[in-house]
Parts: sequence; C-alpha cells; structure tokens
Amino acid sequence: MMKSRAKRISLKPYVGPAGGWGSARSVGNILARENVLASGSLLLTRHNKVDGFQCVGCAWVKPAQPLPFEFCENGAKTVAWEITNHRCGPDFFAEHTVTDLLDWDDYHLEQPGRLTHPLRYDLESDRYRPVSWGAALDEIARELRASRARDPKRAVFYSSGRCSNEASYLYALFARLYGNNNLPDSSNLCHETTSVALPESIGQPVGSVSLADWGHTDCILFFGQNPGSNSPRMLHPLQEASERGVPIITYNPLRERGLERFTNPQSPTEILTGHETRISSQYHQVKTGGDLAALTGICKAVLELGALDHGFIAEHTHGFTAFAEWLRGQDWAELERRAGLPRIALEATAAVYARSQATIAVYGMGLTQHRAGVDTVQMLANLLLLRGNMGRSGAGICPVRGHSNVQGQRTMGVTEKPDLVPLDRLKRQYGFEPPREAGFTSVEACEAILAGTVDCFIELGGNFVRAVPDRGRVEPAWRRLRLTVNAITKLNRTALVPGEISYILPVLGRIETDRQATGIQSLSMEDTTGCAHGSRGMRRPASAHLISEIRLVAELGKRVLEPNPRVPWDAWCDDYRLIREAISKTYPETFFDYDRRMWEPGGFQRPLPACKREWHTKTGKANFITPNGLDEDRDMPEDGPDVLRMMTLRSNDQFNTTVFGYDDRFRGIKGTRDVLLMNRLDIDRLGLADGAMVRIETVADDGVRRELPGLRVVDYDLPVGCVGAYYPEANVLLPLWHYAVGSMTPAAKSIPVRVHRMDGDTARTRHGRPQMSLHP
Ligand SMILES: Nc1nc2c(c(=O)[nH]1)N[C@H]1C(S)=C(S)[C@@H](COP(=O)(O)OP(=O)(O)OC[C@H]3O[C@@H](n4cnc5c(=O)[nH]c(N)nc54)[C@H](O)[C@@H]3O)O[C@H]1N2
Ligand SMILES: Nc1nc2c(c(=O)[nH]1)N[C@H]1C(S)=C(S)[C@@H](COP(=O)(O)OP(=O)(O)OC[C@H]3O[C@@H](n4cnc5c(=O)[nH]c(N)nc54)[C@H](O)[C@@H]3O)O[C@H]1N2
Ligand SMILES: [Mo]
Repeated sequence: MMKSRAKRISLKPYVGPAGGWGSARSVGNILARENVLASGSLLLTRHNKVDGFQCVGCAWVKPAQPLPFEFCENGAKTVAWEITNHRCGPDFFAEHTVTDLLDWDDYHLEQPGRLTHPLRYDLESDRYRPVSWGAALDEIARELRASRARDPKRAVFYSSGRCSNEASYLYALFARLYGNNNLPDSSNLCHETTSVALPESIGQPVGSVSLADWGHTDCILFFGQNPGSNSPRMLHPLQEASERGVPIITYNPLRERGLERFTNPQSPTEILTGHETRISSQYHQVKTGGDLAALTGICKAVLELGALDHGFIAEHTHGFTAFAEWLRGQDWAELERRAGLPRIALEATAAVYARSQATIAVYGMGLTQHRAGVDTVQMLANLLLLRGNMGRSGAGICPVRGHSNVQGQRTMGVTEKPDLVPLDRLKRQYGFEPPREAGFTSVEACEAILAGTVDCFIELGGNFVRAVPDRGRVEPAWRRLRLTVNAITKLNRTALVPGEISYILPVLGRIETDRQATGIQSLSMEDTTGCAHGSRGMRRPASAHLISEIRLVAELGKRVLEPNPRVPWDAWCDDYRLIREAISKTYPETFFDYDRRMWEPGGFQRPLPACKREWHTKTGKANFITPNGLDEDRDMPEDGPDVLRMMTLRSNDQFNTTVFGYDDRFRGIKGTRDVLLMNRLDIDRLGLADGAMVRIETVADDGVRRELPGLRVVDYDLPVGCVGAYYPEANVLLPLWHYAVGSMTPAAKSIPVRVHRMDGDTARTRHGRPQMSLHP
C-alpha cells in the first residue's frame, strides 16, 4: 500500500511572526503525537543545560547562562522524535515487504517509531528479519575483512553529524587502522565549502564569532541562512540586538519570517500582548547564486566610500592591492544583472556597514550550496577584512553549522582530508602507519559507487541515499554494493535500498542513558562556535537491544582488525573517560583536562587563532582572495528564457530527511510538500496558473533525463527567474557533478530547470519512486 500525504491542503500567506503562540502550540502537538507529553515536557527542562543533554537538533551555541527553557520549537520536535513511545520492531517488518515500503514517503517511514532490533535483509521474502547482534557483527566483520584483503580502499565509513566526539574519534581511528581515509560525512553536503574557504582566508576552518560577540556587535549581515526554522534559538540574540537598534541586513531570495519579525515564545507577556520585534532593517531579495555579485558590489561601494581600515589591512592582510584593482574593474551593470538587485541596494548596505565598528556576518546553505560557493564565502570574508572585522570584539564571520555535532566530528578526525588530521601523533600513539592518501568526499563516494569500486558502505547515522544528489542514478548503483550497514535510530529510505547483504543496526540516541561496565556514561559535542560541552542521557533506552555507537565501532574493531594492545576497544567501551584521555593525547592543545572542562558552563572553546589575529595561512596573513570570475554555474548550459534556477528548501516541519509533518507554517503552506514556489511573472510568462500541476526537468547536457512530476505551482514572493521546491524530494533533479568548485558541496541551491504543465491523469503526486530514466 502506498503511503504518502493525505491531508487538506491550504496555501495562504502566513501573517504571524516567527516564534510566538504558533511555536508553543506546535511543540505541544508533537509531544502529544509521540505520546510523551508529560515525560517530554520534563525532559525539555534539562535540554542544553550543564549536567543535562545537548540538543539533538542544530549546532547553535549552548550558552553558559541558559534560558529557563533553552530549546526551540524545532529542537523540541527533534527531541520528541527521538524519545517517542512508538516502536518499529520485528512485527512491523514481518507485515511489510521492503518493496512495499519503497512507496512510503519520508514522513510515513519514520512514523512507526524507534527501531528496536538488529535486522538482516532476506532477499527471498523481501523482508528485514531479526538477527542476533553476534551473528550480525560477525558477518559484517567477515565482509569488511574480505574487502580489505582485496583493497582497503573499497570500504566507505560515512556518518551524519550527530555522533558524539567520543564515537567519532573511535570511528575515525577504526577507518584509519582499517587502511583508508574514506570518512565522508554530512558536512560534505553542507558546510564543506566553509572548511575549504575559511582556512585560505583566515587560517581556520570554523567561524570566529562567539556568543559574547553578539552582545557587542553594531551591525549584522545575514546571507542565506534561515534561523526561524533551522536555528531558532539564534532569534533570541537577534531580537536582543534588534532592540538595541543594531541594523540587521538580510540577503535572501525569500522573505523568511524569522528574519522579518519575532515574538519570544517563552515570554508569556510577549505572546499575550502581541509584542513583535522587527528583525531585518534592510531585506534584499537577491537572485539565487547572485551573492557573489552582490558581495562584490558591496565591497566595491565600500572601496568607493574610502571606508577602509588601513592599519588593519597593512598589518594583517595580504592581497589587498590586487583585490582592490579587480573591484575597480567590475562593471556595475553586470553586478546588478547577476545579483538581481539595483546598485542602490548594494550601496545602501555598504553605507550602513561603513559606519559600523563591529560587524558580524552570518551565513548558511544559501552561500555554501552553490557552484561558486567557495568564492562567495571568501568574498564575504573579504568584505569583513576591508574594515578589520576579524579578531575584534563584536565582529567576525559566523557560519551556522547544521547537525548538532557536525563540527565536533571534523575536529575528531572524521574527514577524508588527511591534512586536517595529526597523523603523526596517531602513528606514535597507536603504533601503526596511517594511510596518507585522501579519501572520498560524499560526492566522490557516490562516483565510486557508480563506478563499482566500492564493496562495503557503513553508515553511522544519516540517510545517505536520500540526502545525496542524483537519486535516480545512485539508488540503482547502491543495490549493487556487496554490504550496506545502516546504524540508525529510525527507518529511512537508505535502509530500503539493500545491497547484496544489508543490515539495520539500531543504536542508542544521545538522550538515552548509556550504561556500561563502569556505570552510566557521558558524552561530548562541539557547537558551531567551537565550544565543547558534556552531555548526559537521561531517558530509558527505547529497547533493551540497542547498543551505543561506541560499542558498535569497538565490536567491529575487535572483529575486523588485528589485535593491538595500544587500542583497548573493551576498556574504552567500559569507561568513556578513557576515550577522552586518548583524545587529549592526540589533541593536547585543545582537549587537555577534557573530562573536567566539558562540564564548565558554556563549555570550553577550542583555540581560534583568527580571534587573536593570528593567521595560520600560507602567507601568515589574512588573505583577500580575488575570484576568477563571477559566473555562478560554469558547468551548466547557458540559460534560455524558459530556464529557471531552482533552490531546494527546508520546511519548518522537517529536520533534513526527517519529515515531521506537511506544514511549513512560516511560508503559509499546509498539508503538502509537493509544491513549486514561483514568481507571479514567471507563472504568467510560461502560461501556467497558480495551483497548476507541473513536471520539472533539469537542464543539463549529459544525456541523463532528470524529472520530478506532480508539483503544484504556488504564487510566491521570490525573484523572477528563481523557483523553490523541497529537499529531499527534489534531489532527483540535482546532477551529481553540479557541486561547489573546491569543496564538492552539491550545488543544491541552484539547479537550472524547465517547468512543464501536466494535464489530468498524469498529474498525480508520486513520492517514493524517483521519476527518472536514462537515455540509451
Ligand atoms: N528545523 C530544522 N533545523 C535544521 C535543519 C532542518 O532541516 N530543519 N537542518 C540542519 C542542517 S544539517 C543544516 S546544514 C542547517 C541548514 O540551515 P540553513 O543554512 O538555514 O539552510 P537552508 O534552509 O537549506 O537554506 C537557507 C536559506 O538560504 C536561502 N537561499 C537559497 N538560495 C540562496 C542564495 O542563492 N542566496 C542567498 N543569500 N540565500 C539563499 C533560502 O531561502 C533559505 O532561507 O540547519 C540545521 N537545522
Ligand atoms: N537538495 C538538497 N540536498 C541536501 C541538502 C539541501 O539543502 N538540499 N542539505 C544537505 C545537508 S546540509 C545535510 S547535513 C544532509 C543530511 O544528510 P544526513 O545527515 O545523512 O541525513 P539526516 O536526514 O540528517 O539523517 C536522518 C537519519 O539519521 C538517523 N539518526 C537520527 N538520530 C540518530 C542518532 O543519534 N544516531 C544514529 N546512528 N542515527 C541517527 C535516523 O535513522 C534518521 O532517519 O543532506 C544534504 N542534502
Ligand atoms: Mo547540514
């Protein structure tokens, strides 16, 4: 039976603020639906507190002086999702074949609840069947050993950015002892652009802004990040800044409610009196991919105003003269055309910025997920450097990371880039020769799977097949893998595309108590500002059969690798403090006295050299980086009049591929995700109508047909020529090779498409199957 949306659809503009009563009501609804209203409400008081647990949602800062309820609507939803009382056990799998389940959409797949037993795919009955942990681990280990004997580079160890620092450290060590650096993670699909761009600009792969800076800033620039849905706790410092009169200037193709108005959902007075805070003082609806041109224009205007910090530029930077010359050579008309904004808008931003003594620049996927993403992030850094806004109180660059520990995972060595890892220290500490050759990014892992050079894919969290581009090509290739292992908490599509041998291994979530030989264990994570925090699970595990991610990695380590007395898998599992000791040996500068410091209020911050105006770059200075050109999409055919740029969006009711519901409250879309947001002029120009059913087709000349039928046109306020549809449904349209130059982050915010009207019968919504075919 097909399971997909079956709700009343309503599409009308949302008039309320972000936060407010709508937010409080939405949290209550989800706690009730997951059947955890009482216990969930109590647990939420321990959320993001010292001695509590760290949110399983986003990576926004966990302050030293938390609010009474230091959580947001979406954090509460992700918590309720994990602690749900619903269970997805062997009965469920006895009832449904995998082929049946492939017709279910993302929402319905996760709805049965937490996975309770290890399961092995049985081809004959086309069902997942329960299996003992021992048998599962033995077979997985046998396959990994066989593949390693063939070539240690034929296994991939993916993770989604949720695992604790402790689990990540062991996972990365395991992969390197196994013999490769194939450690792609979700950040390859996300902020890898940041990790490539910022080291060249300012000598560190992470941002330079701490929470304290928000209290001292006098200007905030916001590029392509949506705090109302994706990091709502950030709305509190934003509200505070706005009430102090700090100008907040936003560049975003959509008018996102959280960047327009906010009512604190935790303040009864604000809710009752209808108090709203205006957030953005200027809002510029830049064209998707137009930020590189827009930022260039702002830099040019700052230069023309002469509003430079000459002292800073002379003492701390490199490359200014070449950059300034390049700026002078840029043509305003061309910049206006590419940005989709008039010169006067860019000059208005420059004028405000030129008066500021301390500016913070915030950004997210709107900059990183573009072909020119690296150039664009570096242009934002250039803008800050022009006025010395780096390493100064109240100023700096602030990438907003996604998954709750995506940054910590990278710090712990989960990366395909060996240069980022202290391999020599690992060599001494564990007495082995670590592999030096770069491993696969997520995109390269897909390419290798397509080429048939991967045997085993281990997924420690996440929903890889659903999150990556080109699903129509990747899914069939995925089925040819010898071994796929899904160490997850809820059922998702990746587990339904089995390789020859396929397992679902259910693991403990972070909110659950993790009891090992020496008692209940704690974990740690790093937030988006580089602070590491302790976290203690406090909920009874969803099933007696769950094991921790740490135990899982250790059990594989014992079974796959030759014994090594310096790698005490069992002792590490018995007492996670010993893992933290090992981490402090590998990273002594940051993680000394780890076990104590992680419980300090606000966590402890890793050393961030740019904050002290120390530049760990090749030139020893902060670098102005001049791009090669302003083309957004050099790999795509020239736009015709009927070609639109599609960005893939997140709704307010999802966490990545986890879909909580079909409502996107702030955008006024209710009961459906099958929509195409479109400007009125484009709707008219292409002879469509508001509400028309359409089929989308990617414009690319590689001979592959990529299509998504069954979307409903919604007349929406976005720039002419730009359209929006939801991720992950739209991933089938994104070619694997359309990614950011330098970082390989898929260019999910700029897919050239054509829109075709569908008639009558063909206009049915199909969720599960990728609508794609290959031309011979
Ligand atoms: N509730 C919830 N929270 C989440 C997540 C979630 O799915 N749901 N995901 C988590 C993860 S892993 C991540 S990485 C973050 C993602 O959080 P964000 O970085 O906010 O990512 P998106 O929502 O994909 O897109 C951000 C914004 O970019 C705008 N945009 C699109 N194209 C462009 C462009 O060309 N230029 C500009 N200037 N803007 C553009 C969109 O309109 C949107 O407002 O959130 C994390 N938090
Ligand atoms: N077109 C398009 N594609 C995108 C994006 C986009 O904006 N547009 N965004 C990209 C981004 S920013 C990201 S980060 C990726 C996300 O890619 P992933 O991180 O791979 O995907 P998620 O949806 O976060 O993974 C959800 C699954 O993780 C499992 N899970 C949840 N909690 C835990 C846990 O505690 N432990 C374990 N082991 N498993 C757990 C659950 O089973 C759940 O089904 O998608 C990327 N793809
Ligand atoms: Mo992300």
